[in-house]
Amino acid sequence: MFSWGRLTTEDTEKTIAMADPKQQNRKGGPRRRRPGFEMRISTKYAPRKVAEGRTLSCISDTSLKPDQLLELYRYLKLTRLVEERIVNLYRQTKVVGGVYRSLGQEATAVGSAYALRPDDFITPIIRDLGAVFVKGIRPREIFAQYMAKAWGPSGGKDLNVHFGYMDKGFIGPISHLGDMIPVMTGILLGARMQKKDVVGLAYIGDGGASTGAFYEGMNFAAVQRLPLIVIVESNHYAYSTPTSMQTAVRNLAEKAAAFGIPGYIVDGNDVIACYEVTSQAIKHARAGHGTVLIEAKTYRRKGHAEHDDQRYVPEGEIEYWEKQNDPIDRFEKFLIDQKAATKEKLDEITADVMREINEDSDWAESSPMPEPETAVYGVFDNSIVPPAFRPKVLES
Ligand SMILES: Cc1ncc(C[n+]2csc(CCOP(=O)(O)OP(=O)(O)O)c2C)c(N)n1
Ligand SMILES: [Mg+2]
Repeated sequence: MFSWGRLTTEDTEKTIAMADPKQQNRKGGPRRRRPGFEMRISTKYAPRKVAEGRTLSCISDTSLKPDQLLELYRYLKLTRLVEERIVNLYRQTKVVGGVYRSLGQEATAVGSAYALRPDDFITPIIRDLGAVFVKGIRPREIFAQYMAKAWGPSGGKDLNVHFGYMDKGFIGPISHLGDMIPVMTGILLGARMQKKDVVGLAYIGDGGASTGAFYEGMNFAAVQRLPLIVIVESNHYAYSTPTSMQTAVRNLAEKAAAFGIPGYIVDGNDVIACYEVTSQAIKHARAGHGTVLIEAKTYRRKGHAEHDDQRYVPEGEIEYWEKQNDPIDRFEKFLIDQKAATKEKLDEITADVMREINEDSDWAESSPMPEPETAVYGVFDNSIVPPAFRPKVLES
């Protein structure tokens, strides 16, 4: 008698093989499994359990050179301090729209993007300002963008990381969760047709990984063996919904099995682990082996945006991540313990970052707001133009 309880993957394969002649090899036996059919999850870079109260550091097995380590430190500090300045501007009502922090998640964005080559592509989400900086975007552009200034990258038409630079391989994300996965898949298919050797890194949240677009994009990338690396930022919340209330898997990396691709779990608060795991995935993708899913385990220490007071967060939860698992504290400890930098050297880097932030936020604050009529240019359809603009814009 047929019993679901005892049915194993092998039994299923045999049943299919008997029913479908195309599934048989020439000798009539079942066809060999495609590599990747079974679940392949690497936990080499996963978070390690530590004794309570102990401050964490980073993994020491790294190919990064001393000057690269300091560059990573600079990007981490730049991300955190730029965001702090944006909050400051927001409280002065100089920011248009919401402010989305990556506080506590900076290592995921910085470490992973640092593993890319300049001509590779990224598409970030709101928690990936660090990756945007690694891609060569300057703080002044971010400040001007947040303040909707005319000299910001989108000329005041959109906000925060919603802009793009094709020549820098920075694909501007739209707000719709999940949709950038099929977009990046399409970009990589196009690049392959043009014989370009590039990989694409797409970021998505735990919430975004529950959308239909995510599944369709991943599936198509996997079957085409496209060099797509997807980092799922598992930060415990989507708005106020805990991850356990919107997915039944324990580790989001397990979703890789549904696409027949390898999955990795990485400690998202260890910048070195994030760099190393992404480098490994890039090697896999560049060698023609296809798509990889990486789950970065991290924590969103701020609310969804500045207006969110986090009243749904259990007491004491944020404190652990702040005191023992802050990605910058961990990296500082690592650099000093490994004698890769002195405290003075790190202070010097921070002072230089502050100098750049002051200069760039002054520049952005003093730059103009867009002229109203520019709203009708650079858009999909400008046939409906407000009457007051018509003589100036369309009839001249
Ligand atoms: C398709 C879609 N549904 C809902 C939203 C509204 N929305 C914006 S961000 C967000 C939560 C995202 O959570 P997650 O993907 O975990 O990313 P995180 O904010 O934690 O980085 C939601 C529901 C949206 N932008 N797109
Ligand atoms: Mg989330």
